[in-house]
Amino acid sequence: LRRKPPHIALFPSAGMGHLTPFLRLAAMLASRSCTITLITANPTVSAAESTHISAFFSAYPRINRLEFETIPYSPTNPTTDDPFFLQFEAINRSVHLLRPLLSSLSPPLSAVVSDFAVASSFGPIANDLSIPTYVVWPSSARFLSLITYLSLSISENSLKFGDENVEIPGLSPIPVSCIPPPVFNPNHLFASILLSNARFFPKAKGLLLNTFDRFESETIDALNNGRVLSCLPPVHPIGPLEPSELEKGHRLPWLDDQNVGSVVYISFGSRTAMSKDQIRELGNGLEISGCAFLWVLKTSKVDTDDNEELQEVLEESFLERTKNRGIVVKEWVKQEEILAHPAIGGFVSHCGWNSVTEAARHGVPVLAWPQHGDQRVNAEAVERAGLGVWVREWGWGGERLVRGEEIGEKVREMMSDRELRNRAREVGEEARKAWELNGSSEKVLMGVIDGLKT
Ligand code: BUP
Repeated sequence: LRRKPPHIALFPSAGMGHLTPFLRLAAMLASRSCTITLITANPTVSAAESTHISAFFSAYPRINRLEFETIPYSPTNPTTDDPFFLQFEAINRSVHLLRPLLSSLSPPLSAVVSDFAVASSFGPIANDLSIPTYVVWPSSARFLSLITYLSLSISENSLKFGDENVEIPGLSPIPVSCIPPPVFNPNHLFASILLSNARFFPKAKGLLLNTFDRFESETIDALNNGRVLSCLPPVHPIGPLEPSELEKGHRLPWLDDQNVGSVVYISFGSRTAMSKDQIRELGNGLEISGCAFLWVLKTSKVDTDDNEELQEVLEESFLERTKNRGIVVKEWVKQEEILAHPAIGGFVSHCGWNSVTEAARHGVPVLAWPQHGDQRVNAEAVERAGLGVWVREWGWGGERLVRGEEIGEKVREMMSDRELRNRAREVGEEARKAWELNGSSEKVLMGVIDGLKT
């Protein structure tokens, strides 16, 4: 007897770092015969989100769209001015509007997949309607362990923040200095988003992670055998998620003219803007490194505020001196395609988790420079997997001005480290195997889909 493929509604929250894994997962599930509804909240914070959403529905006409308007949220005494965090909260305060829409979808939903940042508001609505909820955790398994442990177990274990390490059963110790500083302030919106959403996890049917067995095996095992916390649902490693059609077909002819493995790629993700001074030091560093470079430069957190010309940020003389050796772009690039290019030999990255998994997929060595949030814990995961190195002395983004000489030296070291390059290549090989027939991630994803067939 053939069972019917499931109908799954996916609900991303705000920011490209959250939207990207959802678009990929939606495309991957649709190509495995699932009926997919993608829920999109209006308005979006960044222009990148709205253009990607529109392009996605044009590229995948069989994926249904369920759009809803969020109720504007502007607190009188905000603990953060980060528009992405405020948007998480706006969505959280608006999701009740989705209840009637969810129950009227046809065919009836087999499951919903919620972004973690809205899990504690959206998950209970789906569960009330007897629809199982999966949660996408858009970060490392290691950061998941840390946050669930802090959120669900801290009072029992009474961790003191003066301690040097967080000791989580089954995991190597996590230095307290890796915890994002806002987490220490219980009133901070970031802390409450992280910790309160994690409290929903025990009621989820499963957690979907953009990681793979061989990349974070120790942590995934500790999570799945109940050592981290016995109340967590199964953790499903289904990464590295494959790029959707939107991410393909971009060419930078300049890259084609460069030698194999000779170019360092620099990007700090979609929502990190360094100070002007740090940007100039980074430019000096790239020049000092002597390496060819492709640098995606952002000067504001939200792309619509980014209206400075390159010449206003970097000196004309820098651009002139490096014009034959490097490219600086301010536009959105197709990062997956760049990392896949044979000319790329290293990646200076903030260690946003999507970027990490993309580097892993293509076996590109990483020089980690975590800026905020989950990125230090992710940088640890990168090092532990053998994909890269992290210069701890550089601190959180903005903590100190890192001089060009230091940057240049570390970039040169990474680009000439053959051992690192070989280890990173092996990680890429493991990532490829995860998606072969019977590969670890393919099996896990098919298991989730099979479990939802009726
Ligand atoms: Br910028 C930029 N092109 O020009 P992360 C980013 N990306 O494809 P973040 C591009 O956006 P969070 C660009 O490949 C990755 O998939 C990149 O996500 C893509 O970092 C995504 O790496 C960025 O997780 O998000 O943006 O800081 O804070 O949520 O980790």
